[in-house]
Amino acid sequence: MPVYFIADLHLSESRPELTALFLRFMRERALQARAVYILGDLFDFWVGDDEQSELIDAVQTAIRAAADVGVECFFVHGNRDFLIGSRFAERAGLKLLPEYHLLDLFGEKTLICHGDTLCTDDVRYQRFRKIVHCKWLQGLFLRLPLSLRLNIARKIRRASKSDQQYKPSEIMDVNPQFTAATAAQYGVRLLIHGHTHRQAVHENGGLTRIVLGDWHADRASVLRFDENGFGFEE
Ligand code: LP5
Ligand code: MN
Repeated sequence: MPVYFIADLHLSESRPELTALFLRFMRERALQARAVYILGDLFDFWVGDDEQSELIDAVQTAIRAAADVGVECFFVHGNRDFLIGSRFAERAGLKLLPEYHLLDLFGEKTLICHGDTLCTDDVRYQRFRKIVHCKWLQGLFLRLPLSLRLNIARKIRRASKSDQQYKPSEIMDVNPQFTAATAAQYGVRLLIHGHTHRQAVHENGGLTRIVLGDWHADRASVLRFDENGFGFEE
């Protein structure tokens, strides 16, 4: 039975075709899988588990349906949905994983993460990340009215988009030395992450680094592993 990895779907009401693609993936391929790992940025942004919508309901139900028939469904937080909490996870039957997680993938010790923490050259982002990951600030934010939280999130998205215009594309990729050191620290020769949207398989100094792609209206980016190896599917 295969194991699937996906990331960076950025589901939102404004892109119903992406939601349709994800629901189809969950109903078809995921149901045949041993496990599905969602490596962050499932949603365009997440401001708290108290938000409810048809989209959230549909996503939750689809994951739950797979979990209920024994497909293990895991979630690593992304930089947009780091506020997904245990309430949503329980409703969806998702198991929340830490920032870095080790797993045994058909006999290969493998490290998975969203990927944003590897982009250490993006100093402005790392500074921003440190602030929004403060537990006390998150606690305060989550106590604000939902409409205000949504407004703040939209403002941050706008600021992030405009800031990125001035960032050279290299600094928005992983830092090779930091990434190699992280893989060495965890003792792995296989690393899987998303975030940069640069789908690829990199082989370097004994490390295989598989980068998941983001999802488009007509094209998913699904990494499939089974006993015969791995490959990307749309
Ligand atoms: O997401 P992506 O790939 O487009 O860009 C990321 C980095 N940007 C982000 C921000 C997210 O897109 C939006 C997050 C919404 C979270 C909602 C909840 C908020 C909770 C707060 C809890 C306390 O992650 C981008 C990287 C890029 O990846 C590539 O790695 O470059 O980083 C930035 O653009 C950060 C900017 O450089 C600096 C921060 C600008 C934010 C300014 C805040 C203004 C606040 C206004 C509030 C009233
Ligand atoms: Mn991301």
